[in-house]
Amino acid sequence: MPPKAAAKPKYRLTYFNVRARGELSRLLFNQAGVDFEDVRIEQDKWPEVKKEMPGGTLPVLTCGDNKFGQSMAIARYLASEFNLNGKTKLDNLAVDEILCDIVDFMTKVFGPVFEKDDAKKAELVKAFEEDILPAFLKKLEARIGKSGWLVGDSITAADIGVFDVLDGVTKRGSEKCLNGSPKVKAMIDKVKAQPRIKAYLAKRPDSQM
Ligand SMILES: N[C@@H](CCC(=O)N[C@@H](CS)C(=O)NCC(=O)O)C(=O)O
Repeated sequence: MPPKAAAKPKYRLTYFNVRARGELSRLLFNQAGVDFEDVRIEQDKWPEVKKEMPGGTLPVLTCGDNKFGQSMAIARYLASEFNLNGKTKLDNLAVDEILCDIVDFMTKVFGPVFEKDDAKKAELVKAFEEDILPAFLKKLEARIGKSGWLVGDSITAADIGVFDVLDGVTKRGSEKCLNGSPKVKAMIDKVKAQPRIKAYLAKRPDSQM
C-alpha cells in the first residue's frame, strides 16, 4: 500500500517574511505543537495576494473557507484554542490586557523605525528609550508573580507576546534595557527555553523586523 499523504494542516497563516505582526501567532502555533502552513509573502508577490485578503492587509489566518485578518484577533483566538490564555475568565482578561498593551507598545516601537526625518527620529528614539520602554517594563515587572509568569501559574500568550515584542527591541540594540527588570528577563528566558519554541527559534528565518 502506498504511504498515506500527510493530512493538510487545518490552519494557514499568511504574512510577510518578517516577524512584526505575524510572529506572535507563529510562536503560539509552535508552543502548542499545532501544525500550520506558514506562508511568507515576498514584496513582489504582494499586489496579487492583497486582492485575495479580506482587509487588504496581513496577517491573515485561513481556516477552511474562512479568512480572518487583524493580528491580535488571530493571536487571541489561537491562545484560546490552545489554552494559552489563562485558566479563568479574569486570567483571560489579564492576558488580553497585556496583549493590548503590546499593540500600543509596538506602534511606538515602529514609530522611530519608519520616521524619515532625522531630527524627528532622534526625538522619537529619545522618548522611546527614556519614557515608553521603561514604563512598559515597569508595568510588566510589577505583574510577574511567584510563578515567574505574567498571568497565573503557567505560560500564556502574554508571556510569549512580551518575549516577541522585546526580542525585536533588543535585536535593534537595546539589549541592556532589561538589566533593570530581572523578573521580565527571567520570564523571557523561560519562554525561550520552552522546547518547541527553542526548536522554532533555532530554525526561523532571520529578518530585520
Ligand atoms: N491592525 C492590523 C494592521 C495590519 C497591517 O497594517 N499590516 C501590514 C503589515 S504589518 C500590511 O499588510 N501592509 C501592507 C499593505 O497595507 O498593503 C493588524 O494588526 O493586523
